[in-house]
Amino acid sequence: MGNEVSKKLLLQNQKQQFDEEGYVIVKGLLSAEEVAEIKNTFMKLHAGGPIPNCFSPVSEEEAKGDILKRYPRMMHPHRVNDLAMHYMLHPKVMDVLAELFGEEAIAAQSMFYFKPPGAKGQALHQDNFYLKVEPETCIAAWAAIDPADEENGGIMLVPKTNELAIECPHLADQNVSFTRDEVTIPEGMKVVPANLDAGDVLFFNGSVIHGSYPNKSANRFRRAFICHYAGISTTRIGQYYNPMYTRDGTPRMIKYNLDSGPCGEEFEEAAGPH
Ligand SMILES: O=C(O)CCC(=O)C(=O)O
Repeated sequence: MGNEVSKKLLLQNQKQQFDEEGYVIVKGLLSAEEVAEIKNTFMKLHAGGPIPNCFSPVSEEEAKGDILKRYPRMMHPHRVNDLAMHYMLHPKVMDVLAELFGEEAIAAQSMFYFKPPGAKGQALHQDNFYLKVEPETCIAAWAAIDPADEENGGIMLVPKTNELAIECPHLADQNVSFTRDEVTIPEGMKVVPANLDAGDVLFFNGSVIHGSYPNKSANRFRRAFICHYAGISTTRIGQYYNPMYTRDGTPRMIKYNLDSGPCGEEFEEAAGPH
C-alpha cells in the first residue's frame, strides 16, 4: 500500500457542506471494477457460511422468515479478509477523510451489509454513542455497492445534527429495525434519504442522526461497505475498535474509553459493538 501522501479530492463547497450539514456524498469514488470486486468477495464469503467473530448467518429454518438472519451484517471483516482491509484503507477514501478531519485518519471498523429484499432497517442513531471517540468525533464512510434509495432501504440522515450532543435512545420498533436503540428526530428537523449510485461514498460525522428503513423492494439487494474512522490525534475510543489502522496498514492501539457516557450503564451494556 506504500506511504501515499494524501491528495485533495473534495471541492471547496463539499468540505463546506460537510462542516455545515454533517455529511457529503462523493460521487463515483469507487470504480465499477472495484464495486464488482467488493460485491463478489462478500457474496463468496456469505456462501462460505459463518466466520467466528465476524459473520453469524443461520439456516432458513432457524431464520423463521426473517431474511436478515440469513444475511446478517459482517462485523470487522478486515480482521479476516485482506480485500476488506484493502478497501477499508482505500487511498481515495483516506484522502477524503484527511480533508474532513483536517489530519490523517485511522480506521476503527469495517462492516458489510447485504440487506436483501424484505430485510429490516437499522433505527436512527448517532455513531458517537457507540464509538466514543475523544476528543473529537468519528466519521463514517458508507460505500454503496448497489444503488441505494428509499425503496430498497437506503441510508437516511438528519442534516445539521453534526453539532448535536449525544441523545439518549429509546427502544426501537423491532418489526422494522434489527438494532435495539433509536433516537428521536429533533423538533424542526427532518430525516432525508441520501440516494446513492453504486460506487458513491457518503461521509458523515459521528454525531449525525442516521439509519435506514426496511428494504421494500421485490428483488433489489442494498449492499454497502461501511467503515468508521477517527483522526490520528484521537486519544480514546470505545472498547471494540482496537487495533486501529493507519493508512499504510500499521496497527495502532488507542486507549479504551470505558466511561459509561451520558446515557448511563443500562444503555451501554446492551449496546455492544456498533
Ligand atoms: O446502512 C444502514 O442500513 C445503516 C448503517 C448505519 O447506520 C451505520 O453504519 O452506522
